[in-house]
Amino acid sequence: MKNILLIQTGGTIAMDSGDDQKPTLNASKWADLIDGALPELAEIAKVDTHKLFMEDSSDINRKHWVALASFIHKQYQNYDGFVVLHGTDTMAYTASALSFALQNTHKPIILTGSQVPMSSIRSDARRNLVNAIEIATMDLPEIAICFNDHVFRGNRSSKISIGDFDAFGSPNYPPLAEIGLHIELQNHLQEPSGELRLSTDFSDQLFLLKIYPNLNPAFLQEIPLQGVRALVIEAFGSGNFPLSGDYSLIPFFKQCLENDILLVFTSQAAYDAVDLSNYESGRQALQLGALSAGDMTTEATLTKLMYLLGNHADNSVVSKKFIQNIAGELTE
Ligand code: ASN
Repeated sequence: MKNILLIQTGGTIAMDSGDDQKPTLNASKWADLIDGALPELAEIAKVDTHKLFMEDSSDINRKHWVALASFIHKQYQNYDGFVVLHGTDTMAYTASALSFALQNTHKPIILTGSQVPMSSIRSDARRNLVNAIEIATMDLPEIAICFNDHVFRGNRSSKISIGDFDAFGSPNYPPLAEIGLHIELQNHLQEPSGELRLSTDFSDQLFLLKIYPNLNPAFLQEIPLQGVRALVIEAFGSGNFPLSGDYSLIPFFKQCLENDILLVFTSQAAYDAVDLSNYESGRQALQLGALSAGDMTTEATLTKLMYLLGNHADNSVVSKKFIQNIAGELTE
């Protein structure tokens, strides 16, 4: 029987629904909830549990990513697979960050959570947990999100629904497995090349700008550019933004370049890839030296940049590495 380590980090799956049916974190109760709710886990694997921290996932930041990656790295030889219980709100960010912090995993590292607390009758927690444990016993060398009968590569995933049990999607990469009567792993899985590598430096010297009609460029003057090394622009469609008249963003982008800030374009559209050569605004961005995030999610784009900025003081190295696939996050 496989040995699985179940790591608690918080989220709704760790919460109690109080009298008002509003989920609240309850640090002391979670292990009892799991033991009581799921005796059948023992039929799937030998499961050890560990509470690493207890956060609503909105409070997760790079310190938590480092603690989680380091803990898995430390325990790596002791287990066949890992399941991380995590809030859904930022699960895709943590999964992406882990894919850069723990490269070349030969073992499954599976994140899951729930939309409804375990203690509620109609909770999805039980099913997600059982599925995740079973997936963690399989031959899946991936950092993945297992949710509502789908298994997605972590750094290709996004939270797509607030209320639906089907809370995650992976718009630009097919699921790694679908869970039905049987679980069938697909054959487009990562192939680790070498030993597991731990990397724990994530920078926060970047800024995300979402483009919208009537975005007032005067407001952008308030951003303190001195502390920023990369600006991610979540643009329209294939990488477009206002170009003409008072709303043109070109003067701001030029200002960024004068401050040695890397310009990276991602898209508000979830499917397909950014192509800056398509329209005039994108072409002008290209001429300024902007980079395209290709078909990466915004979560992968941000966490990849945090990882690269944290590991390289020179922005020209960051740009060179950013456009290469590192952990299955980008179709080259
Ligand atoms: N607010 C919760 C969290 O992300 C949402 C959830 O887990 N369903 O921690």
